Amino acid sequence: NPFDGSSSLPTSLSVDGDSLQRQIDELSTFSDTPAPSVTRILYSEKDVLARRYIKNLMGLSGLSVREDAVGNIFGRWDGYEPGLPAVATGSHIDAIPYSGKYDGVVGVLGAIEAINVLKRSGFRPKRSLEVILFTSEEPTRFGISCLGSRLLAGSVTLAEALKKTTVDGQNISFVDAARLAGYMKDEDDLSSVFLNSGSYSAFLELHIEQGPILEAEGIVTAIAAPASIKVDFEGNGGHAGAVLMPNRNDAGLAAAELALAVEKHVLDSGSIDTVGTVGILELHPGAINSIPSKPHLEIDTRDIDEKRRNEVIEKIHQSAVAIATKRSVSLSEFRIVNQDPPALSDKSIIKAMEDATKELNLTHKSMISRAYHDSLFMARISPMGMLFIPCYKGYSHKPEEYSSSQDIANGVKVLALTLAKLSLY
Ligand code: HGY
Ligand code: MN
Ligand code: MN
Ligand code: MN
Repeated sequence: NPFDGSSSLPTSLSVDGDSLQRQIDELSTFSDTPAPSVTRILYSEKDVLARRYIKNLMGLSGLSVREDAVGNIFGRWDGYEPGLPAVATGSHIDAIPYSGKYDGVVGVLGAIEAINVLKRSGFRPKRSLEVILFTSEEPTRFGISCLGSRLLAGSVTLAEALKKTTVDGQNISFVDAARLAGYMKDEDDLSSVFLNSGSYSAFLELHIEQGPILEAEGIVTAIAAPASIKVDFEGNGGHAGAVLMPNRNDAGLAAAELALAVEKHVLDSGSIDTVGTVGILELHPGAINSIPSKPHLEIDTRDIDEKRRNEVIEKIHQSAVAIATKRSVSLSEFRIVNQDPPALSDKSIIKAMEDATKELNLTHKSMISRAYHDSLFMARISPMGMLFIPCYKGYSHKPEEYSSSQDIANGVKVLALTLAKLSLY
C-alpha cells in the first residue's frame, strides 16, 4: 500500500516500445550530417535543439527539471522520502562525427521511459529517482572526454582549464560556446557543478555494448582505463620538388612513424586488452607539394590494467623523442590530456541487476566495458553500475550502429526494476 510508506516492487512492467523508437528516430534528426549518420557536437545549434527535446520529454514524464552551469540536465521524480540520497541514472546525447543514433541516447531516452514504466505500474519510489543528461561525453569539440561527469565528480583542474584556457578547433573558448548555448550565464567559477559525494545512493547507466559479445543483457563489472595524448612535431618543411631528400626533415614522416610505434607498443604489451589508436593525424600545411612541417596527432590508448597502460604511454613518449632525434625534427608538444584509472562497479548494484534480469526471465553475461562512459567518473562520487544491451555486430561510432526495439525494451525493463529495487533500499 503506497500510503503507509512501504511500497512494493512493481509487478507488471510495460515499455512503450513504439514511442521509444519514435523518440530515438526523432532525436537522430538533430544532426549536422545526413541520415543515417548522426553528428551532434557540444553546444552546437543541433545540440541545443536536442536538449530542448529531452527537457520536454522529462516534463511530460512529470520530472522536475534543472540544469547546472555547463548544461548537465537533471530530471527528478521525488520519492516519499525525498530527504534520502536519490538513485540516479543517465547517459549522453552528444554524438561524434558521422556516428550512430543509439550510443548514449539509449541511456537517456531509455531512462525516461523506465520512469514512465514505473509510473504506469503504480510503483512509488522511496528514494527519489533522477535522470541525468550529461552535458557531453565525447571529446570531439574540446578534446575532453566525459566533460560533464568529470566536473560533477569534482575535477578542480578541469574547472580551472575550462574557465581559463580551453578553446575548440576554431579558437572559440569553452565559456563563449557555453554562453551561446544558454549556460554559464553569471558563473564566475564552475565549482557550483561539483556534486558532494553521497548525493546519490547509486548511479546506473544503460548503454549499448559497442562490442560483439552480447546476445542478451550485459552486466558491467569494470570500465577500462582510458588515456589520450596530443603530439606535435616541427620540421623545416619546404618545396616538395626543390628540397633533395638528404636535406629534408619531413615532420610528416615522424608522425607516421610514431603512429606505427603506437601500434607496436600496444601489440607488445603482452595482453589483448591493450588498445591504441591514432584517430587524428593532420599534416600542416597540407599541400601536396609542400613538405609537412607541423603534423598534429591525437592518440587514444586504453587498457583494463592501469599500470600496463601507463607503461605503454611511457614507451610512446620514448619513441616520440627518439623519432624526433633520428629525423632532426623537434617534438614541440607531447601532452597527456587524460590518463584515468579504471572503475569497478558496485557489488550491490550488480546483485540488484542480476536479480532483476532473473525476475524478468532474461539471461545476462558479466563483462568489462572497453569503452569509457560517464559512469567512469560517477563512480568517484557514487556506487556505480552499468547495464549493456546488444548492438548489431558490435558496430558503434558509425552510422550502421543498431539495437533492436526488443533489446532496448528488455534493457529498459531491467533498468526500471533495478531502479525500483535500489529506490526501496
Ligand atoms: O570512446 C569511448 O569509449 C566512448 O564511447 N566515448
Ligand atoms: Mn561514444
Ligand atoms: Mn557512449
Ligand atoms: Mn597540437
